[in-house]
Amino acid sequence: MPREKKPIESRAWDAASVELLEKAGRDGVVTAFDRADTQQNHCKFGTQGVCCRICHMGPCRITPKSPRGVCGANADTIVARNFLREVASGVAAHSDHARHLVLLLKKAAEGAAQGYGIKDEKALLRMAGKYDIDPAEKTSGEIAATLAAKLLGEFTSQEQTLETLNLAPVKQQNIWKSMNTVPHGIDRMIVESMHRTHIGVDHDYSNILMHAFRTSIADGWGGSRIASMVSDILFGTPFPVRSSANLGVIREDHVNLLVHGHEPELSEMLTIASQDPKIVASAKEAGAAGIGLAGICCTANEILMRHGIPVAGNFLQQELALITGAIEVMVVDVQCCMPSLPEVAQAYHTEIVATSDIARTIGATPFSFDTDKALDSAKELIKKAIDNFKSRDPKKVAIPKSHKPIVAGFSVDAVKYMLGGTFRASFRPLNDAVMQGRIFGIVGIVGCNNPNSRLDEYTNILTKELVKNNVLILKTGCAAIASAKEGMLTPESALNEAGDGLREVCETVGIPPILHMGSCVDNSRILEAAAEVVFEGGLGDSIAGLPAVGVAPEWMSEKAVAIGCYFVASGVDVILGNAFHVFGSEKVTDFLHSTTQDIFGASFHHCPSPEKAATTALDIIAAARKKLGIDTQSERKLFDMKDRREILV
Ligand code: BF8
Repeated sequence: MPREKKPIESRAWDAASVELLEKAGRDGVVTAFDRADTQQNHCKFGTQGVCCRICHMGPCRITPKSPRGVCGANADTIVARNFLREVASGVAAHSDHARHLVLLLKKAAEGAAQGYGIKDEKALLRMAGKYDIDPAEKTSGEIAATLAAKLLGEFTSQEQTLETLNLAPVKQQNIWKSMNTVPHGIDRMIVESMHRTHIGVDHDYSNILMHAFRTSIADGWGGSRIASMVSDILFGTPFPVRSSANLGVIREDHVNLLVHGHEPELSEMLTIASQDPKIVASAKEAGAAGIGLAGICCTANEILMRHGIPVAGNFLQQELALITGAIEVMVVDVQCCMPSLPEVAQAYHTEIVATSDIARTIGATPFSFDTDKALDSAKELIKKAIDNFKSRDPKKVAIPKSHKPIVAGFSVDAVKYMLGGTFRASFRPLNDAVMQGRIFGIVGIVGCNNPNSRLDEYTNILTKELVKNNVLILKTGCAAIASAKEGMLTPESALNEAGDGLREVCETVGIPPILHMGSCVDNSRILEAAAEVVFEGGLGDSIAGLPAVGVAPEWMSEKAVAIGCYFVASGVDVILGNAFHVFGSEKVTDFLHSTTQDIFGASFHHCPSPEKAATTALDIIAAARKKLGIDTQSERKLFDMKDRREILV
């Protein structure tokens, strides 16, 4: 029987996506939304996590009639092993990204990377300080070289534990020590995950899961943190910047080049190259008004945060962007780039260029990106796009109008600066606003899109509900792009959307009620912010216990599993819109959704609807406020001179 097609409006929240899905139908192009239909009735063994493909005596599938695999592994072992492998893969993705950046820092320090250098000396010194590198009488190249060597040690160390863990509050560090979850080198943690899950090794589900948390800590406080910090050194620490988001940023009269993926090395160079007067002139010679550079997914977030380059869309819009018929070249690197892209591109004139040697796709043009001559490579790619402009078929072009203005670029440094200025940059006003109840709590909303639910719907409903309830929102990844498309990333949106208390704070400081903190590796910035809140004082001595929650509404990737785990291991409760594939084991389910409260002071919560997620988050925050003794809103008082003299500064 033919499957019933869902109405197009039920697939995506934003009008631009709906418009292009309709065009996809007219153009005969198949997208992830269609493929999701053909993949419905997901395998129950897979969704329950009880399918074991680890050895070749199987695959084994656990049922009440066959409760053990051939080797004797039961559902608890199998589910836990599958879970750990997901975490290890997510950690590997973030951390390999970080490794590439550290290797680039090393090259830049040696002066061997064309076009790269130390863009943010302050960020370099900040990080050097954390690694006890004495900057006296050293050039910035020498400092960077020493730092790069130390950072490479974070990946390879066999016996030393990660030095970046010192960036966490002492209470978290002590919990990790007492629970034996302090990670050694990042690579070692990932290798050990694969070893433990090999047939016949670790069979105790709780031991396996504890290693999942340990490995995830090596991501949040290790790999991802290193990626964000090194990006800041090489490309600059983000500060608020205006831009716009959604497919309407694609300009019909421009040569259009989209960057998609995660690693910022090439997209930084493309940003520079796209402004080269000679290149702009050759685009004009080809009949275009200029070069239109925009991004998809987290590469988009990287160049948005630092340069204000517009965002064309999030994960499920990557194919839709091509369906505009107006993209000359899409440059892809690693992670979240669909293998279907060349097939979609075939319906138009778009060339998909795969620039990473570890990520090739059939039908894409391979292009080895070499950091030794990065600027030349970037120019070559833009030239490709200019050359391809003449092949565009105007009859196939239809670009939705819709795009919204945004303000992004909220690194922790930027937030501190906005709260206190250059001389008194601090989280004090934020902590005070939380203690007074003007800000009820802080929620990090992160993660992906998933065609199993309507694109952006959960994220947008939840975000609006929380903002209305005076919750300050920190965002990254595709969830941030969802709010961007909804027009909620401007300070002005506080006027329309935020509760009175939050609105007052946003208006005073000049920030939006939703702070875009960057790409997925920048979830480490949310941890950094949580640590800063603790260090500032007044809200307890631990991240666990802060009136703060994490939510991954529409997550789908293994990276999201790793992120969820490091949030929980750091003491932040995490609400999931989609459930983990663990319900085939009651013990594993309980461990993740309850037992970790006793270990880390936080756990996972599965909330299938945004309404349920909002009430759960507000309840968790209310309970934390009560425990901290800040559940009754303190009276606002006008200070007289005597009061002012008593304030200690
Ligand atoms: O790393 S949020 S869909 S793009 S995995 Fe991928 Fe998910 Fe988007 Fe960025 Ni993160």
